[in-house]
Amino acid sequence: MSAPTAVARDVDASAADSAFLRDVVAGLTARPKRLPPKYFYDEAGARLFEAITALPEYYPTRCELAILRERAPEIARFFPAGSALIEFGSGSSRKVRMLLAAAPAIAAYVPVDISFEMLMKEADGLRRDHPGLAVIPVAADFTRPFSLPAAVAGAAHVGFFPGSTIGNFEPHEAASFLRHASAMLGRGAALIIGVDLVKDPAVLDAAYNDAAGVTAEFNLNLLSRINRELGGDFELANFEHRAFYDRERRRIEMHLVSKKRQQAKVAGRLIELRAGETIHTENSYKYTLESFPALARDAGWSPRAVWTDAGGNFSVHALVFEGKSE
Ligand code: AVI
Repeated sequence: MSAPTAVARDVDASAADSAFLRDVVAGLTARPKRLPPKYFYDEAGARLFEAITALPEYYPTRCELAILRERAPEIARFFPAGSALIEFGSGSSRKVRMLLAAAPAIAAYVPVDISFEMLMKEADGLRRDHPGLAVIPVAADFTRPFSLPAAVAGAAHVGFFPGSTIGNFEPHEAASFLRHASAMLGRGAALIIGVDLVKDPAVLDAAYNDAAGVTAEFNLNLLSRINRELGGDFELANFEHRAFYDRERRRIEMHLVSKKRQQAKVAGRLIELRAGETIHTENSYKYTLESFPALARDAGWSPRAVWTDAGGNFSVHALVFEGKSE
C-alpha cells in the first residue's frame, strides 16, 4: 500500500472554537462549576501533559510502556495480517511504535487526534521509519463518532486506546465510547486499551499532586487557554490546584479552587466565584481487573486477555467485538 499524504479533517476549526465557547460558558454558569477535561490539550497543555508523563510520581505512562515493551509479541497476536490499526487520541507515537515493531503484518496505521500539527509531525516520522506502512491520519475529536478513511474500509480493524484516557470519561460515557468504537471498527475487530487500576490512595494522591507542580500548571492552563482563545480575564494567581482520591467513586477529582470572592469575564459573560468555590476540571476513574471487563462486556465487547506491570499498577486489555455492528 502506498502512503497517502492527505489528512482527513473531521474537525472544522470554527465549529471547534464555538463548541469550546459553548462548553465553557455552560460549565462556568452551572452549579457546581465544571469544565470538560478534553480542553486541557491545546499546544501548551499537550506539552505540560508530556512533562507529567515523565514525573517520578506519575506511574501510569511508565507502567504502560513496560507492559507494551514486554508483551508486544502477545498483543500482536490480535493483529491479523493486512490489518489497519486505529489509534484514538494518538498524540506522540511512542506507544504505537512498540506495537508496530512487534507486528510487521499491520498494513495501515490511522492515528486520530484533535491536534493537526501533532498528527503531521508524528506521521512524517512514522513514514520514515516504516516505509511499507500506510499512515493515514485523521484530525477528529475521537470522543464523538467520526468516519474511518475509505482506504482501510476492506481491512480488519484493530483499535488502540492507551494511556487510560477512558478513565477521564464518566462510566456511562466510557460505555458509549466502547459502543461507538465497536460500531466503527466492526464485527471481529479487536481493541487494545490501557486502564489505570485502583491502588493505595497515597500513590494516587502523589501522582496528581507532584512536588514540581507540573500537574497544577496543567490544570491552571485551562484558564490560560480560556483567556487566550475566548478573551477571558481570569487572574491565575487567584486560583489553586486541588486533586484528591474519592475512594467510593474510585476516582481522582481535579479542581481549580477560587482563593477569594472574585469575578471574571469570558466572551462578555460575567462569571462570579465565591471564596473556596471550585471549578471541577477532571475525573480520572480507576478500575479493577473485574470492573473494567464488566464495563466492556456490558458495552458488547468480549474481554480476551489482560496484562499488568509487575507492581499491578496498570492494565492493558485485549477486547474482541463478536456481535453485530450497530
Ligand atoms: C490523560 N489522562 C489519562 C490523564 C490522567 O491521569 O487522568 C490526565 C492527567 N490529569 C492529571 N494528570 C494527568
